[in-house]
Amino acid sequence: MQLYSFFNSSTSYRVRIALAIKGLAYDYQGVNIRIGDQLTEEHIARNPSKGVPVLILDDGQRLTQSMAILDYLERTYPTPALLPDDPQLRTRVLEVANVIACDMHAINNLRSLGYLKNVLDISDKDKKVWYQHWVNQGLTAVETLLERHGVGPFCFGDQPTLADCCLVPQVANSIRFGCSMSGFPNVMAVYKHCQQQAAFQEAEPQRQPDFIE
Ligand SMILES: N[C@@H](CCC(=O)N[C@@H](CS)C(=O)NCC(=O)O)C(=O)O
Repeated sequence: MQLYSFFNSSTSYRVRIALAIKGLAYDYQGVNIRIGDQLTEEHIARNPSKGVPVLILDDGQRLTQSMAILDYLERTYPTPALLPDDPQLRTRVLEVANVIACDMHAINNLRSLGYLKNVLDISDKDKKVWYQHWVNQGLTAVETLLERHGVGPFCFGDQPTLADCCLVPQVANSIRFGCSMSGFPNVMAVYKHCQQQAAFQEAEPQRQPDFIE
């Protein structure tokens, strides 16, 4: 398999964590989304949504959309499982994953922030206010879900799930953008626990071949 990824893309990071947890080998292909490599014809042929990640299977099939890729990995390589069998617990895991993947990521993505700045002429200061507002809203929901249903030390017990795969990259990016994490003790406890695990470490931005300071 080949993974088209950018080192600090949170959607790529989700997939890297799942690949590492499942022990799957892949060739890493860096796509520098800071300089527009995702907008080349070659990359759009891989992913019409003009972004990363893209997982290329050994038969050449191109899989896009991180949550769809995670679903493929879960179906194809079910052990270790990242989604519990129990329907209620499975929904709890997906609730947290979806707050991050649906409610938070899209509005704070590079292209959304770029549109605010370059088309709507929003200042860097206001762009940061926007970013931090949506992080605060989203992580407040995640914190509440963990408070109500979380078990620890991962989001939902002693094994990582898709919730952890989504939480860690989101927290890493939020810290990078200077968001205060003080109101999210459950989120931060899970984050710190995950950071100590080998699979999560393997997927960290600074360990990727395309990492740049
Ligand atoms: N919903 C998509 C989002 C993919 C996405 O937007 N990825 C970001 C990086 S985290 C990207 O490539 N952004 C490029 C851009 O905004 O131009 C997914 O989950 O895969």
